[in-house]
Formats: sequence, structure tokens, C-alpha cells
Amino acid sequence: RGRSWENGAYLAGSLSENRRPIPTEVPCGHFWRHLLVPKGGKSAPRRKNRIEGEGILPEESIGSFSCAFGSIQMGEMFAFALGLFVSLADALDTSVRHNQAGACFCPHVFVSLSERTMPQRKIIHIDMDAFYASVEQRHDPSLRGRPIAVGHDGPRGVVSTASYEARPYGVRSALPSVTARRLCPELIFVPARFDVYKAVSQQIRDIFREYTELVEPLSLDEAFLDVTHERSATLVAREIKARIRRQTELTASAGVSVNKMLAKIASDYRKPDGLFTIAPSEVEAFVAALPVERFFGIGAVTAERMHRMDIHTGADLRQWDEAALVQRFGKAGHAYYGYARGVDEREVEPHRVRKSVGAETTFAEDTDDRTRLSMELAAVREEVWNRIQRHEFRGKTVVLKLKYDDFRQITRSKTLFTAIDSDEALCRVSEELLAGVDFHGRKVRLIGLTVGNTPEACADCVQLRFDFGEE
Ligand code: TTP
Ligand code: MG
Repeated sequence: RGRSWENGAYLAGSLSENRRPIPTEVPCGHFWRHLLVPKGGKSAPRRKNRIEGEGILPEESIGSFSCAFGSIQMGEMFAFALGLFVSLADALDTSVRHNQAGACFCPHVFVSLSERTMPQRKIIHIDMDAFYASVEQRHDPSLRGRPIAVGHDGPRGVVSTASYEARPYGVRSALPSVTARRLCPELIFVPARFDVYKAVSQQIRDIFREYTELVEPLSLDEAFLDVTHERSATLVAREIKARIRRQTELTASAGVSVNKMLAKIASDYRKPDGLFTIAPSEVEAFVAALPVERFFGIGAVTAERMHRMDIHTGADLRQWDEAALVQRFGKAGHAYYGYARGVDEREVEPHRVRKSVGAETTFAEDTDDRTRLSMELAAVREEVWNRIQRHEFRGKTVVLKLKYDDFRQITRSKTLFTAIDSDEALCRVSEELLAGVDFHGRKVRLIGLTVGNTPEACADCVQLRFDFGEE
């Protein structure tokens, strides 16, 4: 129809004009494995239309293809998709994405073909090792080689992080200091110094940006980088690690793969000072063997639910079809379906804006004792303040959430004129919110605190608009 293949018309053309025979060899092993015969769905092909060639596994449903292919025969469609696959691989001179060919049968993907034919992405995830603790050990040589924890050593203190020397004892982030001390009696507590961590964070981000503009920081010490344009992402990762070590005297671990999920998992795989690459050809086997709790995007609660469904590894998860996962996990089911196949379409977003930061805790025993609640609130607040700093978050609305023993939930909020800029301010507002709640004789089972509503306008922006007006 005279349009480029980005919108699908080229494909229509190639079908009628130079239809290729099904090649005996295809350039990518994955293609054969993922060349899926659709079944189910409105216009599922009748059995006689199926092609059951060598290497084609007619077992997985990818739904209907009626929109894109109209009334063409199954055989034609295969020829067509193979032709397409070969031409794309030729044209792009690159391995085509995992699952791609299978996906070509699916109507809505067919429509968004331009995205699907992008070269294989190369994503790096970098994460500093025992970040706050390493900074403290760098600062004070007497702490090096010793088990240290960053945080307060009080009855209400919580460990922000522990040095690698402390980890064999079980000391880790978010552990109450009292427990940490019990696990490791010689543990040395060091107070956090956020200004220093922020400065180091800036240093490493500057290094990242020398390699790509596509940097998405996740917190002070970790970021995703899209280095698709580079020949070898692994070499870039190695270089970045070396630069970080030279410029900051600290070590980082890097994960390299074809998407965010896998890169993030990979960076954790050889910590500390690790570098681990999951190459496209290894993705499938890697994911199949991976316990679901290690998937980035599947939290502890979801993993637990999956265990109850007898889903323990990627391979188990792969047995479930998309509709069943969506039925059980809601919208997230779509993502889980992709994860099981090593697919994660999330882009590296350099300007992603975090909307809120929060934490909550459920009590072992429901309570209406205000002193106790106030103490629980203090612990939650400390965690929230910690996260605000870790994510350099700014927000001016504080939301208190309470869940009662009848499972009803209420929220109370207060908005300030400026962003919460201290733990004291957060303490004042949250206590005030709690004091204003009438429990109506019920007991509380959960308390949560969230800070959101980032102030948008800055003085500079106003100034800019003013300049334009004058012009
Ligand atoms: P992480 O990268 O999760 O931990 P880490 O860098 O200390 O150790 P690892 O080698 O396993 O990556 O978090 C980065 C920093 O964020 C960490 O040094 C301290 C802070 N942090 C908290 O304050 N509370 C937390 O619960 C977590 C997880 C981190
Ligand atoms: Mg880290």
C-alpha cells in the first residue's frame, strides 16, 4: 500500500509480491523455538491449516491473528512471517529479539512492528557494593575489614546497610539494630552521612552519563543504563566499574543483559565487585532456572502466592498461560507472563519521576494503645525518611494510613507549603495526623506513612516564562 513497513504495509506487499518459501535454515535458533502456532481465540486456525515443520513447536497459544492477517491461510502466514523475519534480520544485521517471531503472529504486535524490530537492547544495571558502609570504611581506615552497620545503635534503631564483613552474621538492611547486635556482638555502628553519599552518587552518575544519556537512577547507588548503541555492553560495564573504582575508591557490581529485569538480576549475581552478563542465547535457560523470588518485579508477597500455586522457578511460571496469570494477579499477570520468557519491555527512562515514597508495618497483635502506636509510627517514619534521602525525593503531602481489625482502612493527610525537608518536620506532621484520628473503639492492625506531591514550579521556570512574554 505504498507505506513503509513500520506500519505493516510493507509486509502486506512482501506477502503478495515476493513471498519466500519457508527456509530450511533460519538465522536464529530462538526463532524456531518460538515459532508458535496460534490456537484458541476468535479466529484460531483450524487444525488442518497448521504447519508442523521440523523445529516448530505447535504447543503454545499466542492468541488470535485475525486483525492483521485477515483471511489468509495459515501456510501463507507462516511463509510470510518467515520471509519477514529473514528480511528484518538481514536489514538490521543483528540478532532479532527473543520471542519476536512468535510475537509477529499476534495482531497488536504486528501493528507496532517498528518497535519490535529495534535492535536487541543492551542494558546495564550498576549497583554499588554495601554503599553507605563502604563510604564509611573509605573515610575511616580503622573500619576497613571489620563488620560495620550504618544506622543508630538504639532500641529503635534500624540498620541501613552492613559491610560485607557483617553479612555472614545475617546483618542486613532494615534489620532492627538490637537484633543486628545480637547476631554480631562486635558490630560497629556508624551514623549515616547523607551529604557524602549524595556527593558520591553524583560522581557515579557523571561517569554513567559519559557513556550514555539514557541513565535511569533508581536510588543513590544504582542505575540502569541503555547502551544499545555500544558494540559490547560488557566492555562498557567493565570500564565503568574501573572508572568508579579509580574515581571513588569504591566498588560496584554490574549486570548486563537485554532488558532491565535481567540486568538487575545479573548485577546481584556476583556481588561484591561482580560483573555478570546474561547473553541473549542464555536468557531462556537462565530464566527457567531462576527462583521466582529473584525476579525483579516479583515481590516477596507475590512470590509467596506463587509458591502456594506450586510456581517456584521461571520454568514453572512458564507453564501458566497469560489469561490465567491475569486472572490471579490482575494486570501484573501480563508482566509475569513476559518475565517467565525473559521478556521485559520497560524502557530505561532518564526522567522518570517518582510520585511518592512510603512504608508501612503490620503489627503482630492489633492495638489501640496510643503510646505503642506512636512508637510504631516512629519506626515507619524513620524508614520513610530514610527512603526520602535514598531517592532524593521531595514531597509536601504526608498521608497517614491506618487499617483496623475489621480490615477497614482510613487515610488522613496534610499538605505543607514546601517539601518535607527534615525528619523533625515529618515527625511533627505524622504525630499530628495520628492524634487527630478517632478509632471508634477499634484496634489498629497496620500503620503506614507516605510522602508525595512533589512541588513542581521552581523560581527559574517562572522566570523563563516571563522572558518569553517580554519577547
Ligand atoms: P542497596 O544497594 O540495596 O544495598 P547496599 O549497596 O548497601 O549493598 P549491596 O552490595 O547488596 O548492594 O542499597 C543502597 C543503600 O541504600 C544502602 O547502602 C543503604 C540504603 N538502604 C537503606 O537505608 N535501607 C534499606 O532498607 C536498603 C535496602 C538500603
Ligand atoms: Mg548497592
